[in-house]
Amino acid sequence: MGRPAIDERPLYHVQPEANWMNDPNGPIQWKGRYHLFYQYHPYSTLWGPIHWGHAVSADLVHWTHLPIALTPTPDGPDADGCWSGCAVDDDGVPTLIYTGVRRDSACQGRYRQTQCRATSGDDLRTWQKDPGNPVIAGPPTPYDVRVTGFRDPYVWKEDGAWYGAIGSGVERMGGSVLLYRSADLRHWDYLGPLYSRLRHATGPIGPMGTGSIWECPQFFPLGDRHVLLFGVWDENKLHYTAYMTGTYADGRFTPQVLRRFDLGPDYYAPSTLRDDAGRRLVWGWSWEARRRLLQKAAGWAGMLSMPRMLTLRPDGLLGVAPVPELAILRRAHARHTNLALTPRSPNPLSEFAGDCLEILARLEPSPSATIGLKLRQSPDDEEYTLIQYDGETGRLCLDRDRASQSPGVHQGVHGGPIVPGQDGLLTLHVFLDRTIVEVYANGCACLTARIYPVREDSRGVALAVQGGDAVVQAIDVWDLTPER
Ligand code: DQQ
Repeated sequence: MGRPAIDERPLYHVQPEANWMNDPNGPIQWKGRYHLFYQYHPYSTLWGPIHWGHAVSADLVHWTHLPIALTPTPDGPDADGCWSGCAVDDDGVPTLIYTGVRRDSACQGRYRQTQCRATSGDDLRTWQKDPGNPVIAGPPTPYDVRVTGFRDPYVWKEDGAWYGAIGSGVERMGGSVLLYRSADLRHWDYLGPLYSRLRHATGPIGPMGTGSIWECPQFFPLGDRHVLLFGVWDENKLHYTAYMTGTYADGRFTPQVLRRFDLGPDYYAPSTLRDDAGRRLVWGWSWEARRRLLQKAAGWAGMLSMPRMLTLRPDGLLGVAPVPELAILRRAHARHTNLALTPRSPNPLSEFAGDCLEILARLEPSPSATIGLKLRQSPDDEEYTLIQYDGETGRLCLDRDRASQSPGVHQGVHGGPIVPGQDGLLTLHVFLDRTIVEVYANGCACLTARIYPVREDSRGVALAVQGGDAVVQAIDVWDLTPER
């Protein structure tokens, strides 16, 4: 299988020059610039002994890659990998707290997971590991035999003390998050579970498997509540990102709302930052949805999602929107307003084509109408990706069954119900960057999926309704091409 004939590398999503990346790690704004680290395997297009890659940006849109920040230390507690973690400003000292892993005979050859610390004295370019590593040597003893994982520390300061939330899980119980406290980021006391719940819980969106371990927990105040955002992982190939909003007191989190964070199949391992402007930003990892051989042929695997801005809505849900900075990518533009769309209408977007696009649509659907937006459509309709909203069920889906004629890629219809727009309209904000699609709907739902059209002419865009009519109040399409 050779290198793909058409351009597949994203133009505005963060990705290193080559090889494997997974989770975003430790986003931090330092002296005004945004720094993002990420799980990186510099020698392969497959996951392996993980390093921390490093990228920096002044505007959240253009990123420059810097030298590798963390490398496993032979014989160290991170000898087999520097897994996920966070970055904090320790009174002027940039500090990383991350999970070091080491395969250990006492752990039956599995990865022993401990928490490590590293600091930088040159504005985050190079990092020195604490000679006292690991700073947390293992899970709390009462849980020793029953804990399914112990990783991905997320650290914050509260009333003059440092607190750390660590992703974990309790056997036969499900995912959980453990809470620690420290005065100096080196000596840590275990306080108890921040939150844990039974393996299968019934949440406001119906039964939702809560997995066997929660990875990459992010815990932060937003509005008048606290948010726990986390990756749900399970041996049965269950991987998705969820959040809860609720209250936090005396070291315990009491959730009131539980939701999937991204309705798509290809978004995981969130990492957040409160920036200097007070905004809560989040990145996720978008993994490949194709066979390893195709990954290898491409020479790279994985990318980060666009930065999303989170807010708390009065109903306790998260508001999610792409950051406004992305508007500087906009180039050629088309706009239509006040279109009455019937199932027989011609495609109003027929003059537009591209593989890097932004589309913003404000629609008034009738309850019986299904609105479909096709991307990367070939002229003969053999290849296309369909984003669809069903006015009757209120579900938003992405259908990639026809997205690619390649046999080695994932297919399926993915999505779920979304809450109606506060203005009664359906607002769809879509970003296409070659093989990644991110959809934002009604300001509070998002859906990320990877697609791999193989035809060079799969660049069309189409808007259509079925089963009823819709009024398109406005639809904007922009070509997005960053200056390199
Ligand atoms: N990826 C990291 C772990 C984390 C997982 C290892 C989530 O720290 O739990 O690369 O994707």
